[in-house]
Amino acid sequence: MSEDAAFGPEAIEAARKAFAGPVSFLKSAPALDFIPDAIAPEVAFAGRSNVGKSSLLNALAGRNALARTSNTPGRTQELNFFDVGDPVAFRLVDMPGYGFAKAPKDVVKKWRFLVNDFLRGRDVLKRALVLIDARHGIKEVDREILDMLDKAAVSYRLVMTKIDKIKPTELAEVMAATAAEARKRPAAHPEILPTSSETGLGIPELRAAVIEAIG
Ligand SMILES: Nc1nc2c(ncn2[C@@H]2O[C@H](COP(=O)(O)OP(=O)(O)O)[C@@H](O)[C@H]2O)c(=O)[nH]1
Ligand SMILES: [Mg+2]
Repeated sequence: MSEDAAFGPEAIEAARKAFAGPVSFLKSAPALDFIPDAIAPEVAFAGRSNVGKSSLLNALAGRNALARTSNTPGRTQELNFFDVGDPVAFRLVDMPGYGFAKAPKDVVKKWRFLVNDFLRGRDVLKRALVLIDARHGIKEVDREILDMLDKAAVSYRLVMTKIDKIKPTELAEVMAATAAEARKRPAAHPEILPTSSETGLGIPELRAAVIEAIG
C-alpha cells in the first residue's frame, strides 16, 4: 500500500526504540474521578468489543499479556492507562469497548458519558486511534464514537484490525471505502492503517503513528 510510505525508516526505528523500554499498566478508571493526573501526553484506543484492541495493545508493546485479551465481549467498561517508558514518556489509554449485543441501557449511557467527558476534558490527549475490523468495515455503532471525536475536535486515525483474516482484494476494497468516509470527517486522518496482531503486519507503522501523535 503506497500510504505506508508516510513513515520513513527513521520514524519507524525511533518508534521501535520508544516502545522497546518498559510498558506497564498504571491504573483502571471506572469514572473520571479516578483518572490519573495529566502528566504525560496520551494516545487513546477505541473500538467495538472484540475488534482486537487488547491484542493490538499487546502487539504494540511487544508483550503477551499487558492488556487482557478476552473472548467475552464487553467486560471492560473502564479507561485503562498504560505508562510507556520509565520515567513515563507517554501513555496509552485503552477506552471501554462498545457495540456488544445485549448491553443494558444504563451501561451504554455510562459508556457515552465517560468517553465523551474524557474526550472533551483531557488536554494531554493528543490523538485517538479508532479500530475497525477489516472483515466488517465501519459499522453504524462505530459512527457514534467518530461523531463524538469530530465534535470534541480530537484528531483521530482509523486502524484496520485482523487484516490476516481477509483476502488482499477484499482488504483493498474495505480500505478504500473506509478512507472515503474518513475524508468526509473533519477530525479524521485521511490515511487508514492496516494491521494484524496475529502476523505483526502494520505494527511498526502503528507505533510510528503513536509517536507522531505525541511528538
Ligand atoms: N486472526 C486474528 N485474530 C485476532 C487479531 N486480533 C485479535 N484477534 C482475536 O479476536 C478476538 C478478540 O480480540 P481482543 O484483543 O480480546 O479484542 P477486544 O475486545 O477489542 O480487546 C480474540 O479471539 C483474538 O485472538 C488479529 O490480528 N488476527
Ligand atoms: Mg479488550
